[in-house]
Amino acid sequence: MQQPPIRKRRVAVIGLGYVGLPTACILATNGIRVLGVDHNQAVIARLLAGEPIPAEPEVNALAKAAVASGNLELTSSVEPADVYIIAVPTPVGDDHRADLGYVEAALADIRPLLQRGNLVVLESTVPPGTTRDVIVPGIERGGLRVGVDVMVAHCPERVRPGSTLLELINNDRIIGGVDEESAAQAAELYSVFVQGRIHRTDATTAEMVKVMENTFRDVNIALANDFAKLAEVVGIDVWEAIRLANNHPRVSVLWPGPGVGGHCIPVDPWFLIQMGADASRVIRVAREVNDGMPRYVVDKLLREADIKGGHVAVLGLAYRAELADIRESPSLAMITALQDAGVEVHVHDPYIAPDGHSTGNGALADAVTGADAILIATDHQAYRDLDPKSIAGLVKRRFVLDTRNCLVVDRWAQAGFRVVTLGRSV
Ligand code: SAJ
Repeated sequence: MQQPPIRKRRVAVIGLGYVGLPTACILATNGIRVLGVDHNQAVIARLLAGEPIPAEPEVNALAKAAVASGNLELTSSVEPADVYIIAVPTPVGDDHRADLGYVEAALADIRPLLQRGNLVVLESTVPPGTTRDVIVPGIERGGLRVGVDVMVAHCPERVRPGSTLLELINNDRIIGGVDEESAAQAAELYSVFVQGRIHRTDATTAEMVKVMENTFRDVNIALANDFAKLAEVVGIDVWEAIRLANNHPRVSVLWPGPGVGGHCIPVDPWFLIQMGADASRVIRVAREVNDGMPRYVVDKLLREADIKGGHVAVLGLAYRAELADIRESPSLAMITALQDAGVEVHVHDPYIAPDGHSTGNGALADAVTGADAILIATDHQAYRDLDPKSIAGLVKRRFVLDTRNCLVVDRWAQAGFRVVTLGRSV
């Protein structure tokens, strides 16, 4: 079906979260007429007023520019458009299955508005087969035929929190159409702002690629975590061993740590596990290994520091360095495990305001004062740079467990600390 060029079409982006908002804004600042839709009225009101919302500074600046351009309309309920991009969350439920409730709600909202010639793009990460088994029948229930009347594609986002805009523009993009025409139209849409390569495939392959990427990271990190535990048994330094192994031209082991956080990597593998227990055995075990790391670290701390009760300072609440993001952070699980063991926990994170989380209680000096042990949970630069002499007089006992291998051991030893590092035998 012949369509007007993408620049003449109105694009509705449903869900103005960490992917939907930058996508809506970057289309608008590139001259596309965009309707940004989010059920959260407070988000809409702040964006319209040019006020920042909890997003990366570059995204807030782009949102301001998009509103000022006059190309971005913002609303809390979807209106007719030519293209609909669904960018809503797909969390995993307590049963470890994907919760497609937000996707289904978005589909229900657009179904009565759909017209012949429209394009529907699913950006949310989903279990492979969702476009085929949920989106297509969901649209056809409204009477239009997919591939004949309406085009459908899955175009998964691949951005890394902290560098969203940069990656939105520069990363390669997978475009999975339910047919060639759908893929072609979606590719035209994304070529408005994507400077990386655009790879066309079918929708189910695109869904699989996205979850494979994050599952690859999860499994590789689980392997590194097993290596760390084995290194402690064998009596070597896993960090040196991994560095040496990675000299091999075909080996690239990731790094161990206190667990895997963020809203993607600990979540997406479940989308594969739910598809068949026997087909996803390695993936499932990797999830268990990574989910077991906070407990492993806490047990190690209690054992090595010989703590029963007492006070532990947890440095780092964010799941990754230089990020104010605590979603699925292993720090949260470690804090709970410490508290369950009767330990009083004081938390510090340079990126998270004291009132941003109930356990974030103030300045670093406050957190470490009187501590029986320090637990380095996140490798923020502030902790790499921390002068151990400046806190040596504040702690009760000079013990530090480094889960990220980010401290210079000699420096801390000179300040009188006993340094224990995950994956390094002591
Ligand atoms: N981690 C390790 N060891 C490593 C690497 C990471 O323990 O060697 C841990 C981190 O500490 C963190 C977690 O894994 O807790 C996840 O961190 P990450 O940097 O691998 O990934 P995210 O969740 O911050 O962002 C990812 C992106 N992946 C990468 O940049 C490698 C992005 O490409 C995905 O598209 C995005 O999630 C998403 O939306 O799925």
